Amino acid sequence: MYGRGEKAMFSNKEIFKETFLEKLEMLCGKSFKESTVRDQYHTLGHMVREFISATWIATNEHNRSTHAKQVYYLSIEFLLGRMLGNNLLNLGIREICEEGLLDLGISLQEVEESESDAGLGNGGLGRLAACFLDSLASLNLPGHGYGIRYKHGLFDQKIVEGYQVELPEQWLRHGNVWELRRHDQAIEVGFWGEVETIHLNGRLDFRTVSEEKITAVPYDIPVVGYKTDTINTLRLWNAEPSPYPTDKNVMEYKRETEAVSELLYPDDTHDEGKILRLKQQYFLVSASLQNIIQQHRAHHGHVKDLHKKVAIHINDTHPVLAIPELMRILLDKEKMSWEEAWHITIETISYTNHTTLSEALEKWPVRIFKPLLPRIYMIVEEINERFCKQLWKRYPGEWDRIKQMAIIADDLVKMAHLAIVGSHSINGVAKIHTNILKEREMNHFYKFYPSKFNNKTNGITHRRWLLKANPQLASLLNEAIGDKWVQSPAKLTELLSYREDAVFQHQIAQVKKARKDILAKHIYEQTGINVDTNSIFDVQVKRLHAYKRQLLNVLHIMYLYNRLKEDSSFTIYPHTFIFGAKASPGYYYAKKIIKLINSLADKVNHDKQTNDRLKVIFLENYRVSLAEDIFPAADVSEQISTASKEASGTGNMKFMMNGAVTVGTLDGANIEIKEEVGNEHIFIFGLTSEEVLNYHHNGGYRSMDYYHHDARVHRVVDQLVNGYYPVAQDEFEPIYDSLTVQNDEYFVLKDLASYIDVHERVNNMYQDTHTWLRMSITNIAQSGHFTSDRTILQYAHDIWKIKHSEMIR
Ligand code: 26V
Repeated sequence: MYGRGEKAMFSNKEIFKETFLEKLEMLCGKSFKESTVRDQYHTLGHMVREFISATWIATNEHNRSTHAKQVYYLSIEFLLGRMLGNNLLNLGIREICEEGLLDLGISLQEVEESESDAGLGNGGLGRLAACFLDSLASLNLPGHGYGIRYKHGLFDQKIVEGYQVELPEQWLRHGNVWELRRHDQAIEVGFWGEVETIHLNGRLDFRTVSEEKITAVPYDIPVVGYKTDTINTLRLWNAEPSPYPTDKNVMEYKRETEAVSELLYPDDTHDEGKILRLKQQYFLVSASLQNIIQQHRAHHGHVKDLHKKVAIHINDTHPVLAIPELMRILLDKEKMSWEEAWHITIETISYTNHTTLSEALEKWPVRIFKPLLPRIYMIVEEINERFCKQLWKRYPGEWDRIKQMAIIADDLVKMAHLAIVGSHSINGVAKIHTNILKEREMNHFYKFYPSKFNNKTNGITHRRWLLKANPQLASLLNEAIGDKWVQSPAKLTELLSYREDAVFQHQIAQVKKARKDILAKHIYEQTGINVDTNSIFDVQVKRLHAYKRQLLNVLHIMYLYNRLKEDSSFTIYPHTFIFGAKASPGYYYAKKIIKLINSLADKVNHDKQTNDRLKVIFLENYRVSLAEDIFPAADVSEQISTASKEASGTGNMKFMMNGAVTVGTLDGANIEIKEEVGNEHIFIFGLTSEEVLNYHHNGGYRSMDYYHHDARVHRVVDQLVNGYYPVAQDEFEPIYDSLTVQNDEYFVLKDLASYIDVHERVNNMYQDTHTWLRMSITNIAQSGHFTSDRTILQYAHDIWKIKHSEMIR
């Protein structure tokens, strides 16, 4: 595969070492003796880049010469994590590196750990985009990412006296070996200005004058497929000043321009910086679309068949301006008619919805949108008018319905409506989520465009989340069923025949123990707390949000602790409850929950009376690289969102693939996990989504009933405010109020009793080692369905209509 001269460096250990030493001196300007781990990382990274460069070029040339249809995945977030280890694994050169470095007295693991996470995302949505890139390349599919090269990724989290403190993240501080700046392909993006109308040859043309231009400079990152010859590209745009005169003071212009790719938005909750966020969105979209069309034109000479050669996918509504931007280019630059441009646009664009929470649906005030993007606004208005006319024809006189469906209403531009009207495919990310979109949230649209709606249940790359994160488990699987599962994860089901095998069960238990030991070491280094690796590791890691109900988990632990303290006949198997979560900086309530978890941890971990049975750990700065140490060590996976609220979840899949058993509500992809493993291999509790949605629509829930009628509930709720915790009197009042006077929007008190019950079952079942290991093995065996390869093949086949490339090298 990699046979050429410069490829020789990873062909054997001796050549590897020689090249490594030579390059290190050249790149770092010091001798090997003086080099730091970071120098060594830098050197190895460079070698890998050199190693793949010819293949990268070949992939691009192949794509050009075959005219194969390409897909472009537009996303405001890509949560990549570390890249070295993954690239070594996918290229099949990890062992050579490990052995060669060991000879030189270097630990490859340490070298890998010196890499900063590329944390250009908030959570599930951004990590999904990263898994998709890995699957596209690994399946030899011509698919590329477009995003923003944020100077600062998601903030670093410190816990100080139990409170979250945010620090600016600095992933580029030591440079980035994986990126290639391509100034020759820079593109201008315009903001503000005025639209002029010109009558030319009987055609009404538009031109924007007095725009403020900024330059989008691409930085390309190679996306290496697993044991394939495909290296796709993730192109991240950097915002830089353009060399044109501007009315503004130069410094001010420079500052404002650079601000566009300065920061990943850590949340969408507060209003400040709204203009900047809209600028980021248009910046991403305009640079990417201009780039795609330029390339297409260069290869085909025209753009009238764009939709046959290009699919553009928008990851949530953040890049939805791709729709009017494509219209703008086709109308104003390519001089097409509206009808032709609209046909091409719809056929090119597809859209994924990732949440039904109304707070998270993007709506832009016209007063912000219109002046910033005047021509784009005109086009959106035209799209809206034409759409409303269609609605009027179909639903004459139904003003209410038309207003509800309009793209612009009440001086707001509704981005999800624009996405639905301007694309040919709208998908949800798990069956239940898609059904809720179709039957409830987007029901009017579903009735109008039934064939546009479809489901694509999320997935995760088993290469990073099993093969790389859990090599101990991967080799055990190889011993048992061979390694075919790596290429075809569905083959993991072959493990089912080992479920009752005592030897295999024992080996699975040993792997889990080894991984718990590794995590325990990390916990000790971070917190100084020794956890019992024979205890049940019960883990909830995800963004902190009220609907994800970390509070339910906390109240249950408080209940257990109360029982242990007061009832000497009450026993439990030792438990270690582990949390990891970042709260949006402006999300006051979520930050209170973090403080509560840490207050509980403080109390419990220092109580000698219960210490041997109960520990609570909050792991700070939850991120991709930390996650790779957490999932393999978990016994129990907490997926306890209020039913109907979690669109899919993907952490649930990572736990399952690593043999953790799910405690979950019937929400998101938990439902499909249950379908895969069967009722007896998952712990389901709580309200169903129908029950939750009925309460929403008909009322009838009174949280105080549960407070008054269940002494366990009463007790723990009171403990939030009665001086039980050594904090200010009103510290947890907002939490108390949310559960009581605010009637517990997320049904925490309602579900607490069934959550306590289900945990009693977990506690008993874990002690029946045979049954537990059978459950664990079943989860691993059935996890193949949740590989993102399956998801991507469904997108490729049903939505994008792209094919595997047959690379010949
Ligand atoms: C954003 C916000 C911001 C405003 C406050 C409320 C709120 C709630 C949720 C969100 C999430 C926005 C989109 C998102 O990240 N969705 C996640 O996408 C994952 C990949 O499809 C999916 O697994 C998660 O269930 C879904 O929450």
